[in-house]
Amino acid sequence: MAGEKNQKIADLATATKDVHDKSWRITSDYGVKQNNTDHWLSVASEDKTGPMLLEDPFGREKIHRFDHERIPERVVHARGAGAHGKFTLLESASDVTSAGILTDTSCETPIFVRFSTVLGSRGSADTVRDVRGFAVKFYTQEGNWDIVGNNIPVFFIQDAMKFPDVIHAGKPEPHNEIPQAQSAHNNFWDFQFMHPEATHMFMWAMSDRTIPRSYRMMQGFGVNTFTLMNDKGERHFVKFIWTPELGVHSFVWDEALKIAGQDPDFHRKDLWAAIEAGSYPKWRFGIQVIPESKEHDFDFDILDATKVWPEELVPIRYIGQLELNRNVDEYFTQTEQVAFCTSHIVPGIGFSNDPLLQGRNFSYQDTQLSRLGVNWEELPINKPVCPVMNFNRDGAMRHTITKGTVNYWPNRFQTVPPAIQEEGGYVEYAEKIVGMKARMKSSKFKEHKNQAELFYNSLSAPEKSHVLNALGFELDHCDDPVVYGRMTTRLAEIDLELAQQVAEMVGGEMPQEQTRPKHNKTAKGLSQLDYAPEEPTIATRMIAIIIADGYDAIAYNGIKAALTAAGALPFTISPRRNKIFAAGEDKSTGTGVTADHHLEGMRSTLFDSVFVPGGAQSVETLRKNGRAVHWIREAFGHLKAIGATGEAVMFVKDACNLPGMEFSTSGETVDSYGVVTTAQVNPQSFKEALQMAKGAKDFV
Ligand code: HDD
Repeated sequence: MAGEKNQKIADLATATKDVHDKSWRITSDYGVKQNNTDHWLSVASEDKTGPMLLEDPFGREKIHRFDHERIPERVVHARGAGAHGKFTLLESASDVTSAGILTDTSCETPIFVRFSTVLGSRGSADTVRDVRGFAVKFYTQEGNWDIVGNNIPVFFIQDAMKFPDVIHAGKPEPHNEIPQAQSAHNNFWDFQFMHPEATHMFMWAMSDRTIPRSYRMMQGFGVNTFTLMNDKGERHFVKFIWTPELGVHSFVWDEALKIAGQDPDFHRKDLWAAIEAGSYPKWRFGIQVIPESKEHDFDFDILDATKVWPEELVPIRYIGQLELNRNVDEYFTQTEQVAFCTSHIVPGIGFSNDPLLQGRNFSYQDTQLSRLGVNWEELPINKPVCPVMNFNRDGAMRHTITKGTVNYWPNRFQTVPPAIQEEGGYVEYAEKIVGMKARMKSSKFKEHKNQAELFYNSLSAPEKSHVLNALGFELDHCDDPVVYGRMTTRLAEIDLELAQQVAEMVGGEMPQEQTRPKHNKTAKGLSQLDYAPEEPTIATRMIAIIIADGYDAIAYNGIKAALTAAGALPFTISPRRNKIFAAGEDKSTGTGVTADHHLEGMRSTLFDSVFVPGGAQSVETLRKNGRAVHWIREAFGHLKAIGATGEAVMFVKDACNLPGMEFSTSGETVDSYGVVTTAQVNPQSFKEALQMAKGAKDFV
């Protein structure tokens, strides 16, 4: 791939074969061209089918290879979607680190990102309520650096030794393997109660963060505390943050539930389609930095992964940008075989004594050994773009052929010595550690509720009500009264009103008092509303324009053009996926429009917004179509912006059927519910409503 700027893509090209190259002929794995791959060699004649011969090397090879196609799915984060892209540093952080990738603003670093859900199997649905993984591999000139993060800044547990417990409790229950990809079951909530340290995280898990509208519209967090070292030998603690340019947006729960059935690949497709369309998703890269001397200045331990560093105390410094701009050529060899390790760091970046991170550093390398084998870092997607040389040898599936007579260091030839620091050798920060050997942590690790309350206090009213409904849903799915009954007592430590509402909904103890004094503080950056883009945008939003024969072509073409100009993706939906003709258009000579989908093929849930142009005959047809009415009603119920012109105004009004809603068939009305109706098409108001409705989610 001559001229390819992305060094990793160029590197991958050397391992890539194109199936569409017409010169290929089918061969066996050992290179012999095959003449017939449809019929197993057998003893047969025209009038008699005889036994198949074990002798057939091609038949056996084909079946053997098929039998072994699968590798173990990831024990967590099994379902995911990945893409290539680049990282650009916009501002040098040389005051705090010597890492080339965080100091050299002239270089663009190739990256691969894999998003995932945590609990479900590889084939589970995308839109389930779950934490999302956000793992980034930077192919830097100094080696691979992985930030293996989530879309929530905190974690359920403080110590890695508890990881098997939290995952066992969340995964399907052991006796019947139910439920798939759900936290709504007894064991998950039993674990949450038994571990007060999980309180902060489960509040996040019950918020809109766990039902993102798109991978492209969620934040990413390294979660753990890492360290940065600069040229002066100074060390800082650091947290890594990704913030999407499109803002942070979520589904409403009913949408997420329905899409899990209607389109289980919704997020995977959404990412794929945006990249194919050239609407490259972008994130700002931020760091929060605390000098080593200030480690103990906070009322929480900064090494505790169940805590955020509130922005008021530790501001985020945005220094870079991540862009995803290329889909994979093959899912298995890239998205499935990519393997991340928190232990992959480069000079200038280090670990902290965060007890969750330290355990993770052991776990990831270990899991790759069983998932991919000892030579997993030779796989094309995992291979660094910088030179790799050492005396690690052999093992299953070794690819590199290393010439020479020695395979150890030091050797009599003085060959392949370690690199000194000036040559880029990684030198650990010399940290003085004094302590007792004991299974314990600092006393600040024992406080678990303050930030759970801080998070809840910081949410907007609609977000709070979503937390209530999520808890109501989840605990309703627990059938053990012990499990759902006592959760309300935990919630009473956070917010009495919430606890009482949950108790009312799901049963269990009705708390009478706030059992932990509230601090009533709030912090910025915890509510999703804090991330509305400075310039509101509807780029990449999917808008369904519903028409039938006799539609108003001016309104249809007008809104379509306006939406396209704003970077949105209009789709035409009609009763049939065949040509639809406008009012006055002659069917024998007119061109008509070909609908992208028919009303039964899709659902309103799969679009961000719905628009119905006028046209007496079209609207009359839609009125009589129960599915069309359902589209409007459902979109309204999911708080989506709905637009209508001309005759469609009354159709929308009747479909939504809400008292007090203002409608206009003459002048323009933008109803407070986000419904825009007008006699003449005015795309601007509709665009504004669209931005509001899904961006702010003001209504419950
Ligand atoms: Fe983990 C995968 C994120 C704690 C052990 N983890 C995995 C992935 C992500 C995270 C995004 C998928 C990577 C990919 O796409 O291939 N994990 C986290 C975060 C954590 C966390 C943000 C808390 C801060 N994880 C954690 C602990 C342990 C693990 C405490 C074990 C002690 N995680 C694993 C694993 C996985 C994994 C078993 C499964 C597949 C893999 O590593 O490559 O080793």
